Formats: sequence, C-alpha cells, structure tokens
Amino acid sequence: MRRAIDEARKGSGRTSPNPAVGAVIVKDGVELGCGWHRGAGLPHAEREAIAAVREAHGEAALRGSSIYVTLEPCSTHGRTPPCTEGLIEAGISRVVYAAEDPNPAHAGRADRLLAAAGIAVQSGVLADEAAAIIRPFAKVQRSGMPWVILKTAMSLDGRITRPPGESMWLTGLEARAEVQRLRASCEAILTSGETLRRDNPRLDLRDPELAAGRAQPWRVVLTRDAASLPPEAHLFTDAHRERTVVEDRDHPAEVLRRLVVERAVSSVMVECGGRLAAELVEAGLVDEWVAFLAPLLSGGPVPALAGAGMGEGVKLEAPAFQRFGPDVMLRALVRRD
Ligand code: AOF
Ligand code: ZN
Repeated sequence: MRRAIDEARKGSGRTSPNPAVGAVIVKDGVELGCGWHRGAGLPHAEREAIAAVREAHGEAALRGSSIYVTLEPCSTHGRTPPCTEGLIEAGISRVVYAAEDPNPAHAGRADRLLAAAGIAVQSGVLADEAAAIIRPFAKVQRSGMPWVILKTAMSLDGRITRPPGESMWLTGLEARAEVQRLRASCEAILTSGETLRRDNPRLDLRDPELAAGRAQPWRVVLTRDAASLPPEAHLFTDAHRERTVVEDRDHPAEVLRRLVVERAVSSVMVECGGRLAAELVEAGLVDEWVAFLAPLLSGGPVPALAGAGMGEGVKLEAPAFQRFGPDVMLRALVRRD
C-alpha cells in the first residue's frame, strides 16, 4: 500500500475534479505492475495497473493476483467504466484498498460488488495517509468548496518583506523549490490586487518536470478595483495570461465556490499579503497553513497576518515540520469542530 500511495502522489494537482489515486498489483510477493490516475477522463489507477501487468507479463499473470489501491474502487459508469468490473474481468482475487470513496455514488458499494464475485476485500489499510492525498476531492464532495492552502514566507518577526533596498526573497532556494511543488499540487493560486501591484509575481510552475502533462494553475486576483491593475504585470502578459482571472475581493467564498464549478478546481493555494490572508482565515475559508520561516529579522512594514483580530484564535492540528536549507517549514491543518 505504501507503494500505491507513492503512485497516487504523482497525480496530486493533475486529476481534478477526480481524486489522485494509485494502485499496485502483486502476486506471490512480487510486484507485477503499478499505475496512477493521470487525469479526469483517463483510465483510473486500477486500469492503469492492470494494463501495465498485461503489457509486462501477459493476461494470465493477472489471475489470482492481489491489487493494492489507495481508494475504494469505483462502481458506476462515469467518464470511464467501473473499476469493480475491470477487477472482476481481470481475474484479480484479492482487493486491498485504503480510503473509502467520499463520492456518495461509490461510498461503501465496492465491498459488496467485489465479494459477490468471490473476491476477498480488505479496506482501511493506511487509510489516513491515503485520505490526506484526496483531501481536496473529499472537501469538494462534502461541501462544494475547494481545499485552501495558505502559504506564507516570513521572517522571524512575522514580516513578509525584506528591509528596503535588499533582494525581495526572504527564503532560500530550497524553500522556494518546495513552494513550486506545493503550487503543482493545486489547480489555482489566489492573490490580491495589492500583491500584484507590489510584487508583480508570476505564480506559475517554472520547473518543466512539474509543469509537464498538466495545465498551468489558474491565477486568481481578488481586487475591488480591476481597472487600476497594471496591464504590463506578468499575470497579464506572460505565456499563460489566459490562465489569469480577476475576481471580486468582497466575495471570496463565492469566488472559491465558482472555481470548483466553472474551472474544475479542487485545491487553491493562497499567496498574498497579510490583509487578505487574515480575512480568509477569519472567514473560515483556509484549510491548511504552510509557513516558511526565514532566519532573519526584517523590520519591514508588512505583517504575515494583518487581521482585525482572530476572535478566540484559530486552532491548528496535525503539525508537521521540515527543514529547507536555512529555512523551516511548518504546516498544519485548521481544526474544524
Ligand atoms: C477509482 N480510481 O483512479 C479514480 C476514481 O468519471 P470517472 O469515470 O473518471 O469517475 C470519476 C469518479 O471515480 C470520481 O468521482 C471518484 O469517485 C472515482 N475516482 N476511482 O477507483 C481512480 N480516479
Ligand atoms: Zn475507477
């Protein structure tokens, strides 16, 4: 299952509105083939893995094999035929899956269908890890809203700019490479008109490996004054300018909901200044906070969060730490209870 989870991660940011799913087929303790879901409308992970085994070892190798898949196999005709049928036809004799499918059309159905065909079914293996990969999909299924990651790069005095006259970067190359990977796991990046004017950011995927086989993320600018945005900004002039949209700053929840419906967005990364960041947190729209802490004192004017006040505070859970060169990344989920 751990191998299947590695396969699933390859799809993060590429499969929306579908979930990222991975599968590995094993017989007599030997891995015969694996696969991952590459995008909506394309074969599911199970069918990718079946095809890989067929090609490498022939049809007969599938009979009596076990499949490890990170998500409960689907059982309805969507853009593609049901995986439960594909598994039965292939002669697979054991199905082990991790997470239940949050899609109500599938949830809880696979076990019965597979068992009725004489297949042994086991579920819940590494379920938490597998569920973490499909958080965006699960949130959309549950609420119609995308998974929102707030990314902040800040100095130890909680500022997001350097002292005047110095280079604009707070964090080092390693942390910035991680930001690129984070962007690649999302379908949209949200920013403010203010940040666009101040930083003229690109908000794109620059690593060809991360950009290959997927569209550039949507770049969504929230502003009250669209007419005053500089037309020469990167977002309006670069090669992906058709992936830039300008939206109303006063209704961020509505903007997020429409991104799901109109642009098949399941996860959004927020890269903006302290004011919009605080507003989104206070409005309960942020699901995860990823903070990069740079070992310097900026003394700059722009705080990472510039709210009117967080009321009773916002509780975070499941914290994780990682070092990137001289910087530290702290990420945690916003607790909902
Ligand atoms: C799986 N394996 O790799 C994926 C699954 O329109 P379709 O046919 O692509 O079906 C999409 C639904 O199938 C999606 O909402 C989710 O419930 C499931 N996705 N299922 O067994 C996969 N991507
Ligand atoms: Zn399927």
